[in-house]
Amino acid sequence: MSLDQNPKDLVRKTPKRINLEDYELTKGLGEGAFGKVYLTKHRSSDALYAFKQLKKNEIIKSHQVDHLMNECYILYSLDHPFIVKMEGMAQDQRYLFIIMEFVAGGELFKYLRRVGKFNKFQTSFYAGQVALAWEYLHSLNVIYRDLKPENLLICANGYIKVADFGFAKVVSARTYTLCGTPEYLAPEVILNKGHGKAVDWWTLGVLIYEMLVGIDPFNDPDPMTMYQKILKGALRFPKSVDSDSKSIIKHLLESDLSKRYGNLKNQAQDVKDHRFFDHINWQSLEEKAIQPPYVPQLKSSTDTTNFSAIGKIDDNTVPKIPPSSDPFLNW
Ligand code: ISQ
Repeated sequence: MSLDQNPKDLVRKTPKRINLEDYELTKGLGEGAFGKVYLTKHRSSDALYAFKQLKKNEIIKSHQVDHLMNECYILYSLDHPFIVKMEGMAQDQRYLFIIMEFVAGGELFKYLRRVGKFNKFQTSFYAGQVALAWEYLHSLNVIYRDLKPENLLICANGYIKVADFGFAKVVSARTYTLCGTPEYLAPEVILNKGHGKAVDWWTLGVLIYEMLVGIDPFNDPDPMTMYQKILKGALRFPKSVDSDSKSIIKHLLESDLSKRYGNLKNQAQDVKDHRFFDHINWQSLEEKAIQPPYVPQLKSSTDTTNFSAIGKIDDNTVPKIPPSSDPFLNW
């Protein structure tokens, strides 16, 4: 370890190189900014994985090579029950593949929209898992920066996993890039004041509100009005939200960083000790020993009906990159 490295900092591991021929891409699971996610079968063991397929030339054109490799190195180095596991990477001439465990129950977001809102226990069950994931990430000086219900996947056992580490960053002090989802942006991010781990606690406040109410707290069709609402901290609660829930949301959606829960001396402990989580036994939650409020119905291990199906396996329309200019060949 070099002298200037904090002993708790994330130890970055180089992602394992995986042989594409050992896998068979089967069904499409969804589509993101740079590519698609496929359900994939390991040919000899029949084990299932999610393959995120990214177009190399698009990543290069948009100057995201370092950003993407950062995401991969961070994700591969993490090991937590509520964070999606990355198995490795693969590539061919056109694509880069990130190989992850398959999480069969689909996006928490889709389920939330289907049922409208969650009760307090269900909300604390999911929010508690995110709080434990934040506690783990922050202990390694990693911030996630892009919490939204779409990035939380429901496992076959009803527990959730944080996926998509596209915006994650290892921080030493404060970091200044504008990123994240507008509805979930913290005031310090909008004001470009520099932001650190406190951002993740803000986004947890937005998530708790959205799970209990069914809509995000600063919702507005006009982004400028939404930003103003975030900056003013204009929080309004429907009558259905009880006082413990209001209290934790207000402590997380606190513009003053010196008062925001999660960002104080006791860090995650203040959040975990709040009355809102009275019914959560943290050790049982981490050990997945609590009966989940909802278990997705799956017809088989390859049931992908919880994901929006996408078309067939990608064709040859993406031009090849001449090997001399392929930045991924060194990896
Ligand atoms: C794991 N399982 C299903 C879908 C996924 C999408 C993105 C990242 C990981 C995933």
